[in-house]
Amino acid sequence: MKKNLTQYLIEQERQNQNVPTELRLLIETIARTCKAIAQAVNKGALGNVLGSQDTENVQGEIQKKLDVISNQMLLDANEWIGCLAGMASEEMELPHPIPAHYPTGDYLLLFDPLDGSSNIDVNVSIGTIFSILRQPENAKGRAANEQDFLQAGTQQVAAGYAVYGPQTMLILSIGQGVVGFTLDRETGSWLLTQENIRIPEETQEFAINMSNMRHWEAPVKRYIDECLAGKEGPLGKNYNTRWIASMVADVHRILNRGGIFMYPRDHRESVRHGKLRLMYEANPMSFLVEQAGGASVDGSQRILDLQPEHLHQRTGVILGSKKEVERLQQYHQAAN
Ligand code: AHM
Ligand code: MG
Repeated sequence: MKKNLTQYLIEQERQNQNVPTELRLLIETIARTCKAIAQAVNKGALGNVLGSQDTENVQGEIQKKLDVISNQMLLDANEWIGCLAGMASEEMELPHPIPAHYPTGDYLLLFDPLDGSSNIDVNVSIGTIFSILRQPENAKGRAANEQDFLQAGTQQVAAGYAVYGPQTMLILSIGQGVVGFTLDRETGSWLLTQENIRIPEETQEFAINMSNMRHWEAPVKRYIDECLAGKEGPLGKNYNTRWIASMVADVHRILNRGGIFMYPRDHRESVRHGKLRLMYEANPMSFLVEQAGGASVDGSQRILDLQPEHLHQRTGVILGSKKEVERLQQYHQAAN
């Protein structure tokens, strides 16, 4: 019989003492909320959840109805459980304090409640990304402020995502490799279906939004030119390309069959520091990718080592199969 999420977490605590009860409750609550988000996503037009709101988020992006609904679901489900000192999200300018009438705990939760928003209305895979940190020692016992969240990705105690695709899956790392659970809709359980996800070191598949080519920096242009040159070029193999425009779905493919995903910073003013957000997109995904044997850099530097300066900071992202990422990292270092 397949293990469910709770069994997996309890066994991890028994073996490695790395999932104290508070952390287990937090992960279970996130997973339960992802189930509810999956329900809302599935209903689509029948649940009146498609389309946009009339509101913008802090990044100046028009919010989709499902962005707002899933953000609220995660806040409501997690604020009362007593495990958190605060939460932060792509959809909120400032951290969400735990209401005074609820107990608090030692963890910080960050999330992108619904990643891949441009795909919601066209029925393409989307997901929820989350990152869990500890409240810094010197801040314990008080409500978390923005500064408390600004920890390097190496400090994450757990990270993961749910992907709402043909199957609804939860991919999780608590720092002991990466595991995958599939939602059994008949029993409502997350069942362990992938025990030790590993990314192949080499690949012949790349993911990048090619329409931005004219804006790229030289190292990215060089690498993609080499990929496109195929077997006759310097890389000596033919490459295939995929771009879903949902980071969750692109990373999910890479975790399963390898590849390199790039959303590099480029020459456009709005993408000068990258498009994706460090704290709740790049960091959790980099944690998963490294835990699966891959690599993740912003160009020349390891993403998990970056010291965040703002909650909504952006970064270039190049992640996936180790040898390919390292090659592109070297091109960046050589250009510096
Ligand atoms: P979102 O968090 O507003 O959905 O934006 C992030 C998404 C990523 O999932 C995806 O990789 C990227 O934006 C796609 O961007 P583009 O439409 O420029 O290709
Ligand atoms: Mg996103």
